[in-house]
Amino acid sequence: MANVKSNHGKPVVVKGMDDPWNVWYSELHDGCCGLTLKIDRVLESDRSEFQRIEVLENRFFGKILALYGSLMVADNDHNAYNEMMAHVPLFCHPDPKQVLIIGGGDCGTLTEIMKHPEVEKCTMCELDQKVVETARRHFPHLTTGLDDSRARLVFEDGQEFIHSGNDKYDVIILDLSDPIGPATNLFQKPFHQAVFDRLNDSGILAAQAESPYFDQGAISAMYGNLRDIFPVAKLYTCFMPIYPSGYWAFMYCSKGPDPINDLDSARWERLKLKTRYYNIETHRAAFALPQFVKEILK
Ligand code: SPD
Repeated sequence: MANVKSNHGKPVVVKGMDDPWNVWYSELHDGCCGLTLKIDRVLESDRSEFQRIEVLENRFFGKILALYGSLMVADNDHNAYNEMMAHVPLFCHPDPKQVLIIGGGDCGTLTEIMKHPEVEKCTMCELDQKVVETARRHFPHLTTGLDDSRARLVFEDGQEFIHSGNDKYDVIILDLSDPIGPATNLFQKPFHQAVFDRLNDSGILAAQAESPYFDQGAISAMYGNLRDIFPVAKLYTCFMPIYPSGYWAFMYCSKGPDPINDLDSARWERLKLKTRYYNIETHRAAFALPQFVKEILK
């Protein structure tokens, strides 16, 4: 039986294993190392207009969604990323009513945002409808937010959406795939400036910012751009085992609210949200950066 590997959309078939179901999936990082998983079942292997979409099953992680050969979410590894994307900006905003997600096709971030009763409307603008449909079929616990009457779904290019509309938001979340292919422009300064313009006065942006080990150039460039645009620009991190290096970065940017001084811990105590990673201590700790990460920001 073949041993199937993949590297950012380029599958490599390695022959010759005795076990009749000895199928392994490797996501290579920087072409020299990676994460390898034994695949118990391939539940979907499809292609949309934009990318390859796979749903794989591994004994430890459960079902895993991979796009263009890159692991996105797993049954047992999604909380840290989704909760830190959603709750960090929402608990720092004084009154988060209007929220916009660009990307976020697996709907995990949307589902976290819908836990906040203050939110009146959350619009999610995702390019690839097929990703949302796949997530609906395989990850019901991630997609419950879709059933909330406050959720609105738009299938459109995020850049066009941001540049074409006028509505303003309290919080904008860039829950993007990696800065390759269709998502590249969404990591650039003109897009970040347009996002700034779509935020209300106390508006907050949270954006996924790649791995502090493997993507230092990307983080440094993104931080530099955002610091030029926003009065407050900070990096925060979380532990995310299925992502390259298992350590992941986010940008927190705002027109005013500070991620530590304006954190509304009383609201967190009152709401008693059910989370697996986020709490007031992980929120604060996420902004304490190791020395090598501080160096990236110099
Ligand atoms: N290499 C994986 C990076 C994925 C970052 N975004 C994931 C989006 C999931 N909603």
